Amino acid sequence: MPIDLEQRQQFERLGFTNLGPLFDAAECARIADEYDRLVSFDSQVLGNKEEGEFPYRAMLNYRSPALASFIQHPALLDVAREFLGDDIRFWWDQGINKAPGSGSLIDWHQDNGYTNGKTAPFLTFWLALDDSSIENGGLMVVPGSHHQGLLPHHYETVHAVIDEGALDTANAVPLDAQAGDVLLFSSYLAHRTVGNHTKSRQRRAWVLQYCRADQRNEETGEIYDNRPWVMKHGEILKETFCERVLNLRGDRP
Ligand SMILES: O=C(O)CCC(=O)C(=O)O
Repeated sequence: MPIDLEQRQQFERLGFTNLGPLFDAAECARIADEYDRLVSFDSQVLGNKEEGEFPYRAMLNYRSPALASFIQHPALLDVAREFLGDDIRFWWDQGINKAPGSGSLIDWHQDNGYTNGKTAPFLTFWLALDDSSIENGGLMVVPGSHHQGLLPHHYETVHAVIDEGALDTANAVPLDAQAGDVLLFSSYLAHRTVGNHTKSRQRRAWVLQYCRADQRNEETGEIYDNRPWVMKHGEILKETFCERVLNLRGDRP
């Protein structure tokens, strides 16, 4: 079983579960090497200068053959199949390193809040490359918030943020992870990450997302056919392909 009953029930009830370490130590080291090459202060940063910026980069799998091979890793796809069925596309990935002293937060949002138009929930895998807690920029989540459907969002700089008053955060909890853990979320789960107020503990995460191959933009009716197929009829594809080329600069999900 790629995911046990308790994890599955927790995911359905709360909107998240910790899948534990899906990759072995050598795989995590390979991911971290490529991640550190691509996600750095020299490539791209988010956050603001006053509170402290942090490295960020989208679509690492397009920039690194080594990382591209991981998006088809059976450990991820076997879990994805449980939720999405036999035909799966890769949606999006991003590397976010809440570096020591980068106090900028990423405020409350659902991952669907970034989507142009409206689409069904998809799956987010959040791989912790370091131990993560609220001291070093970790996650806070509102358990069960995925049951509320898509909440209204607006943009603050590049970040989609849930509108004031639309989310009750009274029951928010920290969602800690150990290096190597993979957290699985519904893309409707409301979450935020806080600033990293430590002096030396970076908090790197690689976030990978998958959707059903027939996922549609409910407003335009379009299929997301610029997202690569990774599994077809239950088989992991030898090579990914998409019907339309993804324009990394123009095509947000
Ligand atoms: O890892 C982070 O700091 C932010 C992750 C997040 O909010 C997201 O991927 O939507």
